[in-house]
Amino acid sequence: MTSVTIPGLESAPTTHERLVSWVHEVAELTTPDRVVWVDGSDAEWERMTAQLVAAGTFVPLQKQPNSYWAASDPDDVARVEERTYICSREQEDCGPTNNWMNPDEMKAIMTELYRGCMRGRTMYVIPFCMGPLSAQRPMLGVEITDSEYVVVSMRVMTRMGTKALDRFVAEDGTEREFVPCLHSIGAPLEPGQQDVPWPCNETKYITHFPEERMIWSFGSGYGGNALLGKKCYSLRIASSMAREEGWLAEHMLILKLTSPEKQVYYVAAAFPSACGKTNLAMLEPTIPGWKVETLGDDIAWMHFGDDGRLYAVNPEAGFFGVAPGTNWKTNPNAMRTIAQGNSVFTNVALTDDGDVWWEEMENEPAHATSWKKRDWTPDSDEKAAHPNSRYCTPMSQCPILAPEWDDPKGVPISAILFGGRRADTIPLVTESRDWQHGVFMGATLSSEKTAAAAGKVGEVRRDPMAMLPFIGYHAGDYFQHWIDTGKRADAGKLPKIFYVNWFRRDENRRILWPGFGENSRVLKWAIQRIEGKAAAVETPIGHVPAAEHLDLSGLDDDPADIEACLKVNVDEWRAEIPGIEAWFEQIGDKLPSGMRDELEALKQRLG
Ligand code: GTP
Ligand code: SPV
Ligand code: MN
Repeated sequence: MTSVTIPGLESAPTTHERLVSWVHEVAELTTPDRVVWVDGSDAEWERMTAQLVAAGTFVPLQKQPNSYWAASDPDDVARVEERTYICSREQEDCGPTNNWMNPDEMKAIMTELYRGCMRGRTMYVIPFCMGPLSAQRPMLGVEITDSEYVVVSMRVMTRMGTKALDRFVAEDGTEREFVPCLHSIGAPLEPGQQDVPWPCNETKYITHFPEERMIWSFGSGYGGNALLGKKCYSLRIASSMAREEGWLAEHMLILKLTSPEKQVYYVAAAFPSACGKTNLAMLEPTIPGWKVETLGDDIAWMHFGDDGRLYAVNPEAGFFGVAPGTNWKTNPNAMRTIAQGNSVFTNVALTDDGDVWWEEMENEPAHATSWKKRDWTPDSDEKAAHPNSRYCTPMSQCPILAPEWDDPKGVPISAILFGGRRADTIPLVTESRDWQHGVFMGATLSSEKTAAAAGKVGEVRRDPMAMLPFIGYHAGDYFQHWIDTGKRADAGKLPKIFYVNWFRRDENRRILWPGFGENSRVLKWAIQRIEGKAAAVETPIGHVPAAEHLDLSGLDDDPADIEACLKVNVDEWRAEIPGIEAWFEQIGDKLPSGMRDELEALKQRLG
């Protein structure tokens, strides 16, 4: 099949012809020194982590079992949205919120970047499955990468290796579809050249070909740019599949809420990157008798079940969580999850006794090595951990993991929350009037930009359904797909949509709402609204609770703060309208008329 001989290339452990021929094609283009098919075994993990330690990429932690510290190149710390492309055949299928290039043009550019790019390195072939392996239609992918860091991280984040490859050929012998995901750090090694701990390339491309359901990534080793099962497959490619096939692929956590009466509800919530999904997913309720269990912290795939309800599945198998701010008070369940070991920490600080530390964690060390590998003390001007530093840890270790997390059927969603990080205007919680109004809330969601993406932090931008960087097609078509989804079910069976904001501030920029475990009070109110058991005030923006409608028992915060974070300020909302109009202007002709109707109705109600 091939003219070159590369060790390992001919030893494919599968009969899947399309896969084998694609692997050959990539090997011929990228010319690695050897090819390794990843099996996902413990022995392989040990081999690869030892190799990463020897290369200086990983430092083994003394204080946490089977866990490692890594520091990236200082220029490779976050997703690069301006280098992320949707290469649909027609530009109008991509839309104003994405970067677009003609797929042939992009392939020509990237093929030249890929040519010989794995020289001196190993090419790994990682078969993986997003969502349960036992699904009737397993959602398969194969990532080819030249990064050991990616292999190890993919083992935490996905169901991968032999157990995934076993699903590639169906019982009747047919070859299943899979999403080919090509990744290279873009750092070939010449003979004798010394490697660096975090090889990457200044030139970066994160590219999606929706019609071919294919992903090409070059130049970065950072999470969302390099672990291609995550944002690239499970959101950008999957959202485009979902539109064609009538389901939803969303940037949402999934949690299970059990009331004191032992009633079970499942909630999905979309907040932009670094705006609280992981924390809400693992919340410890402060109100007695309520229990939260976790099913997912970042992505939800939702399909209609036979009963007409929306069922959610988390495609991932690990948490790739924001480290700073995580501590035993804010998120004890994340702390317990990582304390079990088997984790990779990237761009946090390394303490002198071989543990990890980051801003706002307990036990601040007197001295540590910062993520920039510099001496750090509490007096340092620089942060010890990068604001977008991450822990990568297996979901199975989460002490409050819901047992049904791996059920291919998914869980029926009762409520959808949209939320952002807004210092003003947006109250703590607002219930939508109906599905279309809820879609409008999602479509006009706004949030301050965080460190999860390269660029200026703090700027308010529209982030529809928290999917701005992840919609794999035209945002106007995406809103239409959400509206259509609501028409496919009985209104009574659809989840109720709420808009939340944990981040409203006073004039001194102090956050008004205590957040974290106290957010259980908002979850309780939302569920009781669904049950018809809680009151609310009808306002121009939707149904908002007054303080007395929330369970605030045991909360010793200043009642004035609670009032302030619940306030619907009509002047602030009037000032919000031009921003929404400009946003809709940007969406252009494909903006569904239903969204324009909602805007007009809102303006009317605001007077
Ligand atoms: P991605 O993994 O980037 O998608 O982020 P995420 O949405 O999962 O956000 P995460 O839960 O990791 O929270 C991001 C930051 O917000 C952390 O520093 C948290 O400590 C902080 N945070 C989360 N929830 C709350 C809250 O309820 N109130 C406040 N004040 N901060 C919060
Ligand atoms: C996010 O930025 O939304 C994340 C981290 O969850 S990443 O995988 O890098 O996209
Ligand atoms: Mn995320």
